[in-house]
Amino acid sequence: EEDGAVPAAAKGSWAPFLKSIASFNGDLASLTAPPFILSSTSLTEYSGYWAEHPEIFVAPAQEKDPQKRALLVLKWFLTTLKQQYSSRNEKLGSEKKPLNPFLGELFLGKWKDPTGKIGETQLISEQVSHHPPVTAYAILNEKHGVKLEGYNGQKASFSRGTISVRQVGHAKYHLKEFDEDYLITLPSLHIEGIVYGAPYVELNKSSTIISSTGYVAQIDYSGKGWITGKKNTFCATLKKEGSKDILYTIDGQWSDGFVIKEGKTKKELETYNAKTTEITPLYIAPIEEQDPLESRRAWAKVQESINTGDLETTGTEKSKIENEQRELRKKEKEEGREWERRYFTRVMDDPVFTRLAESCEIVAEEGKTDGIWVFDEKKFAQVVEKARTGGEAKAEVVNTAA
Ligand code: CLR
Repeated sequence: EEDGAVPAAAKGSWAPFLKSIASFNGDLASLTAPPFILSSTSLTEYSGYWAEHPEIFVAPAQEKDPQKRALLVLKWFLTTLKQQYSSRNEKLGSEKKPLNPFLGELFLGKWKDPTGKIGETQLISEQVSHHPPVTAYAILNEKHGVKLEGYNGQKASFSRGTISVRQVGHAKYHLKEFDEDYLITLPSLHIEGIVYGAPYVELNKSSTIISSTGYVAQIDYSGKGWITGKKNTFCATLKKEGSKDILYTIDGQWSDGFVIKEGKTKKELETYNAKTTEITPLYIAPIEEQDPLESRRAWAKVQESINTGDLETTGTEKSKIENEQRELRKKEKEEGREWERRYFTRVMDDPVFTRLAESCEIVAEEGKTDGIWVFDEKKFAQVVEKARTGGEAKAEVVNTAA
């Protein structure tokens, strides 16, 4: 049955691909996958997976008890996993290779709220590095004072028949009213089903959420295994830092559902069904209103040709973008300046990150991609102001050589 996953027309291209990944050098962007495994979605769009349930995203802001708040943050994180790691399978039939974003690419949108209870949630995603690829994002809900910011890159390797991916980066969830921060580390993953031509993501090891109020959540991931176990399984615990007492446990499958229990009594508090909880679609401006750097505008021709299976146009349109980018980098180099990121700034030290990471013995280096990318409120305010006064918020290039 699984063998049928490779479309008949593509069978000829899969064997050479399998051979080529055996000598994979770790650079996912350079991996040439057969056309049927290419998706027309850019990696900058993946940042949106963090908030496709805006009501769950803002829920912690309405909770007065810090312990329950920490639980709600953990719950929200777990509800994002299905979108992050298995939504392509559901929509496209398997995991696919996304478009590799160009430096400065933007993906902007909002989750509207007709009820007025949640308020508007805004997504800003920007490709802050091309070599190696790094995407940074901020998700803001003003009404509830919730801000998520983070960035991530991938380090990949090929072994034992699968591609293993370590995520480099982290996310920070901030609650304005309580002046509270949560540091979220990102899980490692590997791709299963490659030999059958039906790749899908499985998470491994564990990830952590540490709060400035001293709560620590650990999530352990496991997959199907050979004989027993179900795919996409996890178990999570929430504890107070330095204490052995388990306050809550959450067990289940992130792509299916899970149960929240009280630690001591094991009393069931809540069940969550990932399959029936609907997502809120992201609103994206029509292409003609978008900035030229916005993903769907910049990639429009490539995306259209991928969707119609027109390989030749895909190739020429991709090359156009790549050549343009090469020219830009060359010019910048000659003029001794660097591409100015529109919303993010690279810092060498982020005090919130350092404090929380140290308290939980997270190796800071693992979270860094040659510095830390932070959401730059000043830059953001400038963009908002320019939009308000009708001025074009053009991506400027500043002289960093001076
Ligand atoms: C990007 C950041 C998101 C979570 C996420 C989910 C799936 C990951 C993706 C990240 C990075 C790119 C990725 C993808 C799964 C497959 C894909 C690793 C981490 C690679 C490039 C595709 C390889 C080709 C196979 C399909 C053969 O928050």
